[in-house]
Amino acid sequence: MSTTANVGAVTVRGGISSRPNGWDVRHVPETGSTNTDLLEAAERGDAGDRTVLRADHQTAGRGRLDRRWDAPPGTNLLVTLLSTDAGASPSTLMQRVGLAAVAAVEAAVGTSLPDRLGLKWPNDVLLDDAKLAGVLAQRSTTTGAVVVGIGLNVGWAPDGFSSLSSNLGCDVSPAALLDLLLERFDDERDVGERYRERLMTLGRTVRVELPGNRILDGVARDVDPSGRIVIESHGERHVLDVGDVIHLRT
Ligand code: BT5
Repeated sequence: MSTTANVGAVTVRGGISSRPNGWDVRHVPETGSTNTDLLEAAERGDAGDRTVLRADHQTAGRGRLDRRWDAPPGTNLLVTLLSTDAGASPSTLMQRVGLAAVAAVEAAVGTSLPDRLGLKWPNDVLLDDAKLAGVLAQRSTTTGAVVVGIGLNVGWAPDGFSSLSSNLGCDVSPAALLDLLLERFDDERDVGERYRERLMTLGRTVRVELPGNRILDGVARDVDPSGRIVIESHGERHVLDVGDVIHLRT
């Protein structure tokens, strides 16, 4: 069925397919940012719980702290999931998306890759020690709805980063990878436990770049139930909810 979907600033003519597990997946060829569009659509009442927006290209893809997320048209998975569940925490949703991405990649490749593929706190997906995917959550100040966007390098990565095609020789399409990711998002096993299992940061010597140009060097000891990381540095424990982590070689 062909439908007209009004998504953010763009109106597209295209298919809206409902999937068995209740996702309403929408697709646009190009937009500024799928996070911005889906947040706005939710605020207008044009998108409900478990709406998903995927774009082939973003002209203003967003990273955290107003950084940019880049990908040439048609190369990578660029997608945002909407949750209007009042009880859902952004931190848990981000963990679920990161874990679902890891599981989707393993399904696409056909093997588990525990030593090569995992998560870096808070929510980067790493492949061969370089970023494969980044996750960005935003909450609507008016409705409380949460969007979680993920950019995953399928066929292209900037210099120094990983992609499925170059690191694994995997030629899955972004749309097929999204299907795998959505199938795995609803894994009901304990999220915190699964997150810690795949968190490559735990036990590592790290440098954390904190707001205000502060730096903390130490060992990542734990992640608390709120998703905050516990760093031990010079005998003191620091519990952090924001920061950029660099895994240092030991
Ligand atoms: C993130 O930010 O990692 C979150 C990225 C979220 C992107 C998705 S795409 C769909 C949805 N819609 C959006 O508008 N955003 C989300 P951060 O940790 O701040 O990382 C950003 C940094 O990663 C940039 O400053 C670059 O250094 C680097 N970067 C940019 N593009 C990249 C890519 N394709 N692969 C790896 N690193 C990249």
